[in-house]
Amino acid sequence: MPTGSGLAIKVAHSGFHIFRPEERTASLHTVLSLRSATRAENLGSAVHSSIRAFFVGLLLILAVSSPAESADIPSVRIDDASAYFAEGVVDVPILISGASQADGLELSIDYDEMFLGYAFNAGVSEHWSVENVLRYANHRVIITLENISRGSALDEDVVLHALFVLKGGALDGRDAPPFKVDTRLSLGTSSPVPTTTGTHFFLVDDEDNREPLLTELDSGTVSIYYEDGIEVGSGAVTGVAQEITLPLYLTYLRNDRNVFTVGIDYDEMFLNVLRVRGLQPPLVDERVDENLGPAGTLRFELVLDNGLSGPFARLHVADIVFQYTGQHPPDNEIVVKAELIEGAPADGNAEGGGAGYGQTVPGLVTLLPAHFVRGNVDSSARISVDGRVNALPELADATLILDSLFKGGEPLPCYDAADVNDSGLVEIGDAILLLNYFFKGGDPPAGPFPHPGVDEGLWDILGCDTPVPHFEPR
Ligand SMILES: [Ca+2]
Ligand SMILES: [Ca+2]
Ligand SMILES: [Ca+2]
Repeated sequence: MPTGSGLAIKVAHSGFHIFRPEERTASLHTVLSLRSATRAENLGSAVHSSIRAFFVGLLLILAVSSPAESADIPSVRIDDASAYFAEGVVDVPILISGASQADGLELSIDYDEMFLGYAFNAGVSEHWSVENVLRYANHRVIITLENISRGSALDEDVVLHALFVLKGGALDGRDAPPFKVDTRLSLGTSSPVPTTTGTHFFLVDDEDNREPLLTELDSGTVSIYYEDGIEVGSGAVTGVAQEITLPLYLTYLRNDRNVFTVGIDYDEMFLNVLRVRGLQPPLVDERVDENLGPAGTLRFELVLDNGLSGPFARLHVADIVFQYTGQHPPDNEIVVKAELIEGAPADGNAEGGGAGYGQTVPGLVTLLPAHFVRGNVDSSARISVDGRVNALPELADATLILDSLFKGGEPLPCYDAADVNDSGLVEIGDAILLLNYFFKGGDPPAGPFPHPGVDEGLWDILGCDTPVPHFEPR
């Protein structure tokens, strides 16, 4: 595979220097190459090598500088929360980011009065204080906060805990309770109340007028549980082999158990279990012993920490790490089922043993269209220590574009990624853009960049045979 140093070495073995002969830095390589090049190879190779020599010169001349940082739009997010029906109050954290310059925040939260009633708030931030709370018609609360330490830059800060009373009797009269009810908490609805325009950060001028700031909103959900059960998290994955992790959530509404046996069922054509990683706490140990059953099944025991025996709702107890084979499933969907089983995993084989109990919500892994990072021509990816996938382009990607243009090399793994300027064609300008970005602080590649995404905008014929490994939990 070509690398940055490979690029320089190849140039040293090149033939003529017919491109930009006045270019001084490249001429050093030309001298070297004239010494070593005892036979003139075909002209195409010479042109290719010379153009490479030009780019090596470019690399050496260009000063390294970092691209400018983009300004973020301040945002408000309601965290999802879970509760079981008998619990009195559910705590809903509200988070903000990128808002250090705002004078205040007006939060307008709409809720379903059949399931929830607004109780009170608990401020936790040392940077923001609650100025005013207005309840509106039992389904909306409007909370105004003041920024008391402007300029403090925080990535994401819990600014407030909103506490809602659960109306447990809401399901009275139904034949059988559902496993759970998801009830929405909505931010930013335009409001008929004259004093408010919804959820937004604002600046205050000399005459005490509020000037709203553009604010990104991310509403949340309260899930209320009415039965025991186990849920597997879902996600979406690009169609190449990679590790994916699905969370496991446990709900138990009695208080007489702290050991749970879990059975997992998956399709071994698409997934292999690598390990089950316990979360500690709430488990006593991160280590989970897996008992493999017939192909595509396994069982394990989860032991909760002392004192934790229920009731609890949607407790994140473990993560199941799978190796996805990269095979494309029919209907673009892989199902992972979990089940709660009476007794220990060793009591029987994975088919028999104890009876199942509680509800199950399977995890669904859907297949994403080809995601790529513009400029990362071979869709290479490295896993960093914190487990994140880094799929940014590297110098080797510029080399791949040049090789493909001037050397007629192998077909490129992802042509959309090689079309760095998204012109619909792979041309020399794409390599130039990438090199300028690396070494001169030039414009970054067109989107999707730096995060993986799909080719948007005008249709082109390029396509991407090898997407980047990418998994989105959902
Ligand atoms: Ca790459
Ligand atoms: Ca292009
Ligand atoms: Ca395109």
